[in-house]
Amino acid sequence: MSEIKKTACHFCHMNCGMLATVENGVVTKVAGDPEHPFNAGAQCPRGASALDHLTHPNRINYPLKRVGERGSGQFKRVAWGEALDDIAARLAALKAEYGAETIATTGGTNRTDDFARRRFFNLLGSPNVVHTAPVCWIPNFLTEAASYGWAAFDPEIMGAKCVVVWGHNPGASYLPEMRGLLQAKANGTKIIVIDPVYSETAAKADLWLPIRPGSDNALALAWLHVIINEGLCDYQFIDDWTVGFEELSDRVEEYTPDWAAEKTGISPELIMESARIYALSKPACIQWGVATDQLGRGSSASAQARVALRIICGNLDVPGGDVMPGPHPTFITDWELELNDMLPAEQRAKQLGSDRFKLNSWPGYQLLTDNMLRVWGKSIPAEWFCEANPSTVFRAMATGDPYPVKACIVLANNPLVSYANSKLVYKALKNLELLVAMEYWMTPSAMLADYVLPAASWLERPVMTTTYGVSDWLIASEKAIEPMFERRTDTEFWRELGLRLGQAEYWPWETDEEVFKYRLDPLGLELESYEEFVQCYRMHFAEREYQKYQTKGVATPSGKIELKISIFEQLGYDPLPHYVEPPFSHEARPELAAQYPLSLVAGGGFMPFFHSEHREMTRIRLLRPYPRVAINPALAQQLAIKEGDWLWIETPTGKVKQTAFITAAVAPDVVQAERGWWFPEKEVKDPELMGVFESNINVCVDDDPDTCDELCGSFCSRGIMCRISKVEGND
Ligand SMILES: Nc1nc2c(c(=O)[nH]1)N[C@H]1C(S)=C(S)[C@@H](COP(=O)(O)OP(=O)(O)OC[C@H]3O[C@@H](n4cnc5c(=O)[nH]c(N)nc54)[C@H](O)[C@@H]3O)O[C@H]1N2
Ligand SMILES: Nc1nc2c(c(=O)[nH]1)N[C@H]1C(S)=C(S)[C@@H](COP(=O)(O)OP(=O)(O)OC[C@H]3O[C@@H](n4cnc5c(=O)[nH]c(N)nc54)[C@H](O)[C@@H]3O)O[C@H]1N2
Ligand code: SF4
Ligand SMILES: [Mo]
Repeated sequence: MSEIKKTACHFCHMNCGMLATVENGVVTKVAGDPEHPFNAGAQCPRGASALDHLTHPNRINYPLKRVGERGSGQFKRVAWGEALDDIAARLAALKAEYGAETIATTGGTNRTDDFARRRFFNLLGSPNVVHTAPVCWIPNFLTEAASYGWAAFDPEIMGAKCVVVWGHNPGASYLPEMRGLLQAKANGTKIIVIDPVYSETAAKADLWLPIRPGSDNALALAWLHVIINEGLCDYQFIDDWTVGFEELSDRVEEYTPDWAAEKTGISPELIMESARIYALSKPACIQWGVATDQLGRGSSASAQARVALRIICGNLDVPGGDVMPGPHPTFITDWELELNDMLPAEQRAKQLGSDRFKLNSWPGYQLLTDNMLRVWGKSIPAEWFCEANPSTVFRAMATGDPYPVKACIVLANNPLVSYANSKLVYKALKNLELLVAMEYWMTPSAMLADYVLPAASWLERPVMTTTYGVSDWLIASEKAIEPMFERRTDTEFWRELGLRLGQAEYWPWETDEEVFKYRLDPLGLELESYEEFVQCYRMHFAEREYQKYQTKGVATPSGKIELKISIFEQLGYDPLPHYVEPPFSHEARPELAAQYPLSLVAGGGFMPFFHSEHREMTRIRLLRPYPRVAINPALAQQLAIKEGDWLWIETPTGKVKQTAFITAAVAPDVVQAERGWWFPEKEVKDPELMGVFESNINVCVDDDPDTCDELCGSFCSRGIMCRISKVEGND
């Protein structure tokens, strides 16, 4: 018997629609769904390798328990029940001895049903939920939320006269979005790309601003200066809806184009010209990427300046501008499922890093939530938006300071590769009494675990996506087949663990489909089943409303759009945009400048990989067998480097090697290294851990809390002083 299942690819956040052909319980074909609005039938190389991923011989298929030394790679197969019973008993014992806060969890890119993680942790009583959130989306999102009550993360490119693509490269990171950008360009929309690299997206721009890595804050401040001094603002909107314009005007007076030219390497003329294009194109939108979240100390400050640009030019929540969706009014959102009220105040107060990085943790989250509830009736989820700080948590694991963190559940994350300061993360994970990893593969991080549990992937589970729980739409897909072998879904894992730890009354749903149906019921579609929704509707979009500040009000303490952000003031931060020197620039560390003359971009998405994933899949790996570091031809010539030579990349924090990719896409004093590298084919034991310290650029990235974003704790991976040299002999 053959049937077609409506699934969605979950290998990146685009969730392209896929049609899976299932014959006698076996998936025989996966093709792009021509009717799906996101991908219109297309598949990228990752999506096209879905079957390889499903059936790959390296996949974890059964629960594994460590039998040798931690990291020895020796595991034995055990039954799910035995694994869960033992994990639950050990968590209960640790909680009794040290308090629930001794149990942490780390997550990555949020492509799983993370309300379940937060629900479990709230009921357990631990606030120590960690994600890569501070370097992915959060400084921008939360700064916007503090200024106007939600984030305007839905730029309406199609109606815009100008799109500013800021530290973002959809040409490699969001392919369907890139298609939209190209369509807009064909319709006459002006595209400005701000990127130190001549990226796939920069190549299509009308104007490319080759900014010095890490200096975005200076450019945004100078744009504000030009726009305000030249009177290019939307004064009616400013008068009617905002507070703080005068203070803002005074503040940006000092940030002249000449000043910014020194910092950014972009000429004053080009700074002025680009600011005018943005301000005079109405409507316009700013599409930011995570490069701007990865500036370290000044990440939120740079977001503050961009937020002000969008406001004073009147682009907020207007057609063709930066649309602020707000929560979906009817379906049950992630926030509603998290049970944040169950986490007692004294446990919230113990959230690691929340005394210092207050915007992305309980102090800021509470303020934002109070305001959002007033206006929207719902808040943003705690998951991703209210987090323990990674650098603080890894230090607590490694040293016991300020209190011991003894257990960690790593789910959908590869911490040894994804967080800065990989050697510290290694020390932290090695020091744990209990480490559990729920994974597709035996990653370097999973190798250090006591239990490695087999996760079901998107062909084996239903998925409902709501963009980190903050979009006003959802897309749903069904599983093509039952999970193969003994793989289980992540939600099932949290539920089963919860049942063993006295949480039974809070986990009434036995399957993922049941939870999803419960979430959809308020839509009033009279559904018989979740599958019916997928077959008949598949997605749901709230009706689009613009300028919601007029009808709903603004979810800020003043009820106005705040150019001077009062929530920042309440938390003890500067409420106005201001300049913060990037922590590892030559200006910040002049004593090291001569030794490390270059500037490193430690990341940037690239095809065909997704972060640290897919290295074991031959079809994908053949497209990029080794890590590459981009260097300018002049630098290559100066150091006698040939294409493909192995090079050391060295920062004051560490050194790794990647192969030379000689290209004029980077300036002579800039190098761009790939992120996410480890080698599944290498030695499966400690301390080699499949080469995780050889080419993984996060060995070279520092996470010293003093260098992290003051509000959100983001580490700095852009504009790090570095040097390169040829690897000699067998080094
Ligand atoms: N230097 C530097 N560091 C960075 C970045 C950078 O640009 N430069 N980027 C940052 C960003 S934006 C992010 S989001 C993070 C990414 O950090 P991670 O999310 O850790 O990155 P991945 O490599 O995708 O790791 C996810 C792991 O979870 C597994 N997995 C994937 N999906 C699922 C699932 O649904 N369930 C389960 N149980 N497991 C799953 C995969 O096999 C993989 O091993 O890295 C950050 N780190
Ligand atoms: N192929 C692929 N796609 C992905 C991912 C992946 O790993 N691989 N990861 C997914 C995830 S979790 C995320 S968060 C997104 C991230 O995707 P994006 O938001 O596009 O962010 P990045 O890919 O980190 O970098 C975007 C651009 O920023 C530039 N850049 C680097 N440093 C600076 C700087 O200092 N200033 C400015 N202005 N620009 C700079 C880089 O050269 C790059 O072209 O991609 C998602 N999509
Ligand atoms: S862009 Fe590629 S990896 Fe991302 S969802 Fe679409 S097919 Fe999957
Ligand atoms: Mo990300």
